[in-house]
Amino acid sequence: MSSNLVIVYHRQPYEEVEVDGKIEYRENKSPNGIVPTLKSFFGKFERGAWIAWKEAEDPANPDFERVVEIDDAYGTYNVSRLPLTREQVSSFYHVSSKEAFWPVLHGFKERYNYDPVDWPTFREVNWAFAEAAAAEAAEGAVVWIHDYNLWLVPGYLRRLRPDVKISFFHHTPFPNADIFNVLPWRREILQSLLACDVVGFHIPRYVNNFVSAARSLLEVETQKREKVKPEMNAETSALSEQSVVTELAYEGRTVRLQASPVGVDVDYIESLAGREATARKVAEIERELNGCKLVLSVGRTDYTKGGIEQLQSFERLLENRPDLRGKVRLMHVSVAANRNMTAYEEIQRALEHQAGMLNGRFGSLEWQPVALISRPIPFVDLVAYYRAADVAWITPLADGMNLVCKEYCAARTDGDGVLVLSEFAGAAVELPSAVPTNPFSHKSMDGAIAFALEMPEAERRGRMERAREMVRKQDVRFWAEDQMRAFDTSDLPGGVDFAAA
Ligand code: GDG
Repeated sequence: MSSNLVIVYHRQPYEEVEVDGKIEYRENKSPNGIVPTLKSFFGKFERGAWIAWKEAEDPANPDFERVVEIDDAYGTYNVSRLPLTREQVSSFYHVSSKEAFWPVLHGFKERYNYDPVDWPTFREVNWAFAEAAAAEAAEGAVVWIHDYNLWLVPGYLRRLRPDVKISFFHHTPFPNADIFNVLPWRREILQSLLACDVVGFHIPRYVNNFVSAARSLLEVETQKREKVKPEMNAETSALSEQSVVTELAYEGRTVRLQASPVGVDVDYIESLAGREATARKVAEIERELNGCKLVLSVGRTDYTKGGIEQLQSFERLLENRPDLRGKVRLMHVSVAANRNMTAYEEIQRALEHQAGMLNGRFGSLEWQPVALISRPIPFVDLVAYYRAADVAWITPLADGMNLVCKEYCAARTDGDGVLVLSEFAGAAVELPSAVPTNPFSHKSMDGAIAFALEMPEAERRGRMERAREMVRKQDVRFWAEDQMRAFDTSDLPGGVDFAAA
């Protein structure tokens, strides 16, 4: 019970490497910088702890230390690893979270798969996370919980430790009551979230949707509503809102609702973009392109990411514009994060089928219109592709935020490049200078990519400059500090101050 800040995030905050039979904990440099930014807060709060899970054959007797003390550039902090069996991980994470909750959160009600959900295991694992957080938290500590696979942790933790301040952040969209209420456990989930002091979402739309779900089932009262800030309200976006609820009252408690878009580590990405090795890689890519324009699409293999719709649009482009054949290539990077899950295997096969058909129809020995890449590319190389791409084509059907579009802008220190962005990515409300596209409309998809490929240089540069300003301003640090600003400074242990932006 000694940490003033406890982060509860299912991923471990480092890589575990075995060197000469000894375990070493190394910095896991994620490109979006979420993990390092969270760890950097440990310094502000004096002492921190991180709660994650690790697979164990026998959880009662794990073959690893449950709690390790890490001493690195971020200070000294405990990492508490919950030993979970393979079955528990599969049940709580792959099945309940990914197969049942993920589609509902993204508005795909028809993909909701009720039968395999093992709710008792979901509860049991969430309870274990709550107990581990309660064991680490000092009196009055802030406990910051991440994402929907830990939905029940706030409610359990409030029971175990009424003294702590609880904040919860959703990395996905949050749907309105018509969709959310498909989940049979909707009341229990909402009651748990309402046990928080702060509930965070990327954008105002998700906040208002959460309020709609809460009002449909529980006696909540709106205490405060504010006008949405202009930097979160691009007029072109299908996800924009005019006002947002910022405070709810429930069972005598106040719950703050905070919309803060997750950003990227701009300095880090710019430093990679500026390396000589990156310039060499860009030159190599350009040689391979042999005068063709490059359209780049990057994302996890997931039906929410709109990969099929994009490949179909590219096929129509080549069909309707014979002049573009042999002049443009699409590099479609789609990497499976969750192997052995039927829904993802299906989408992978569908992508391969679509790309194969397209190449068969239009390709030749010298020119393949689509390069479908299914293996992960090292991030330094990805930055080189961002630099070489004339267009980044990001077309999710639904996406909480989408960091790829921000990474693309961050990498374009040369000020060139066009971003085509789905109106249904949370990032669209922040990036009005991107070319908007509606992935549900053929006309919009086909028009946007053709427009982007022909955009004159002055317009490209003007739009990119505005996008880069926003990506820099609302970076990953801004996100994390903004979530903390939802607390009154006097509520934070030791009066930690996150000055207004
Ligand atoms: C969730 C929400 C929200 C992709 N391919 C490669 C690669 N990536 C990296 C990208 C980027 C990350 O994966 C994908 O980030 P997204 O934000 O697009 O998507 P999710 O994973 O779905 O994340 C999302 C996010 O949480 C944060 O709150 O934005 O809406 O769904 O960083 O660079 N990285 C490397 N090689 C690849 O081939 N190295």
